[in-house]
Amino acid sequence: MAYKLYNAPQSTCSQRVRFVLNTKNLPFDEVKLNLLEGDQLKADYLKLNPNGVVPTLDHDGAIVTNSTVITEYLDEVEPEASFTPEDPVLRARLRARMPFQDALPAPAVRVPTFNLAFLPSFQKMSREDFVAMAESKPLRKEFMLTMGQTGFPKAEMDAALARLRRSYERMDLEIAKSGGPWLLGRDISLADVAVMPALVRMYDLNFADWQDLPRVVTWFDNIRNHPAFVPTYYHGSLLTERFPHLREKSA
Ligand SMILES: N[C@@H](CCC(=O)N[C@@H](CS)C(=O)NCC(=O)O)C(=O)O
Repeated sequence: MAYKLYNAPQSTCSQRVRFVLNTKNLPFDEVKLNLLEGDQLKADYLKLNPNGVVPTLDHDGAIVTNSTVITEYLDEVEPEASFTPEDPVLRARLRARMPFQDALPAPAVRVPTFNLAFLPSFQKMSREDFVAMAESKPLRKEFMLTMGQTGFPKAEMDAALARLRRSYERMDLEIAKSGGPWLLGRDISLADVAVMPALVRMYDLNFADWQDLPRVVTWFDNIRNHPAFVPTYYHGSLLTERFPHLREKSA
């Protein structure tokens, strides 16, 4: 059984998958794509993932895309160290929680990420090159064109931060309801894995706006102390490690 993961070190969606593979101690070949150089838009990769995004998992020739789907797939084919509760009620809660992550925190985190980390690279491009790059993105064309080479306006940034804040508040309520320490209770689940990269990203960008929510503070400490965390966040996975200009800001 061989796993090959096409991903990017700093990609939040990729980090979900690496965390699950590492928890299950599954060896995998890691193909690192350079997203700023457009590796995800090359013809060979688009054959695997027509959305032109990472991650993509190749499991002995079976191609699985979308980070949520990949983590669910891995939990089905490798049930050891399961991230899916046995109890049908908890399973239902998990299934309800997963679309929430992809609707609220996951897209919201892209706004500060692009404005703070990636914008300087886009600003170095000519207008023509930037538009051509944006137009070549099957999934993110409009997002890129809205950001443009001046970045998202303050109102958009504030709205993204507000959506993230609502996500932390929701986590706090869910931990209170489940009894914690994880979102669904005693055991870590795919719901925790799905939201993890958003909080790690915001912490790295020095926007950890959950310090008044002690249950979320404890949750964050717990996930950072999980044995899969360090191998998942190897050097270069945090934006401050990759983009020196961010280190100056967050110091
Ligand atoms: N819903 C997809 C989203 C994948 C996605 O947006 N990946 C980002 C990195 S986290 C990407 O590849 N971006 C490249 C681009 O925008 O060109 C998933 O969870 O797999």
